Amino acid sequence: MRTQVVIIGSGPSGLLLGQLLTKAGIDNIILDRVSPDYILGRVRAGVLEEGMVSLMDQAGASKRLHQEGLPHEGISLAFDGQDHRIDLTKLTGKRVIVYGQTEVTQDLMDERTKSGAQGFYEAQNVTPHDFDSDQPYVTFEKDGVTHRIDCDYIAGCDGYHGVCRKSVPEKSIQNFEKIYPFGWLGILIDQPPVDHELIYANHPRGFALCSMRSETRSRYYIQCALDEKIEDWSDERFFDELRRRLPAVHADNLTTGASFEKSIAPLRSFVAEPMRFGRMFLVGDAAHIVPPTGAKGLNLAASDVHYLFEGLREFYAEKSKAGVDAYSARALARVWKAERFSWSMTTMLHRFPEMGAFDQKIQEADLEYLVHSTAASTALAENYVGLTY
Ligand code: FAS
Ligand code: PHB
Repeated sequence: MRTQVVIIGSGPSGLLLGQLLTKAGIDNIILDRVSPDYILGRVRAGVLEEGMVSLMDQAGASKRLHQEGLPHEGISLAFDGQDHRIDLTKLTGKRVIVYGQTEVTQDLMDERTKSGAQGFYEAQNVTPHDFDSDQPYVTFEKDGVTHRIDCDYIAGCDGYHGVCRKSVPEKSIQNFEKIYPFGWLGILIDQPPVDHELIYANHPRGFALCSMRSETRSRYYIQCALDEKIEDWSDERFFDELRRRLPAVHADNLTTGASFEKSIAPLRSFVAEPMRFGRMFLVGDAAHIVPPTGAKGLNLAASDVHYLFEGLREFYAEKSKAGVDAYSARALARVWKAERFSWSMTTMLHRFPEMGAFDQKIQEADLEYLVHSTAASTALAENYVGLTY
């Protein structure tokens, strides 16, 4: 087989890139090692920046997003028994859209199916080859048959645990990583959310987040120790702990229900540099991970896709390599700003093991200053709604 771009990974990065390339007439094949249902079963992000929404428009995959997505013009920061609204739209003129990553992925999969573009799911031993030459290719096994796809470029959209970053010689890549000493225990219930906007809560017992997927489906998280086991957390225990971490006005209004998804996610900050190796690019979680506190993971994947797509479009339309040559530096400039923001939100809102009473008071003073300072609130707001591409 031969194509122009092989995309390894059929998550949001791979599907969005594939759809943009297909609409631009650039031939591409997507490979994933699991099934579409497995990908759709992973509950992840919930907040989209306007840049991501625009890319979904450009990809022709935003009809349901505009119908069902919830525009949000503010978030609340809760601490010391009170919550304080940050008016994102008043401070930045922008807003975010609450729409689950599962729905984004489904919409992109539907459009790819309609386009007839080629892809292989449950492809085993996907391996990028000769990406440091002008004749890269990818091999994989499917139903016991080994296939080879010759291509011009390889897009490594295969997430943190993927094969592409690991295929780069150690001497050619530099990894930056910070592991946080806690995780997030998340739950999904089909009950109305406790408030119409997201609530990020700092509490001496630990961080909590009240989010949603729709007006009838709530997503809640509480900070937990890394050695916690899901089986030790009944729904009742989860909601009791969540109530303890919220201001009374919300704890008293919480509508609980039976969970249909419950999971623990570890938190890390990670960046691999550079994001380009000859004819192979790293995109999205394959290149970087942020703690979800700033709602940046999925949105960073989107800006990577934007930079890479523009570079590939320029290469095929104008035979110029300027865009692909600039990809890594352009993407990393935005990645590191989002890494900083996600780290700062995580540091400001979570309970760290070494913290004492003084440290808790400093966090609360930090938050008290932020919510009463237009300058500080604007800085948070412009990072939360998303910095320009
Ligand atoms: P993905 O990991 O989504 O997709 C990679 C794809 O590559 C997968 O389908 C995988 O099967 C495939 N793949 C991997 N190795 C392969 C191989 N060897 N061969 C073939 N295919 C291979 N972000 C937020 O903004 N907000 C959140 O609240 C949030 N919560 C998260 C919770 C969890 C538990 C996790 C893990 C992430 C969370 N994220 C969140 C970040 C997440 O949404 C990512 O940013 C997003 O999935 C990035 O998309 P991709 O880069 O496509 O990577
Ligand atoms: C979510 O709804 O899953 C979500 C929202 C905002 C975050 C993290 C997760 O910062």
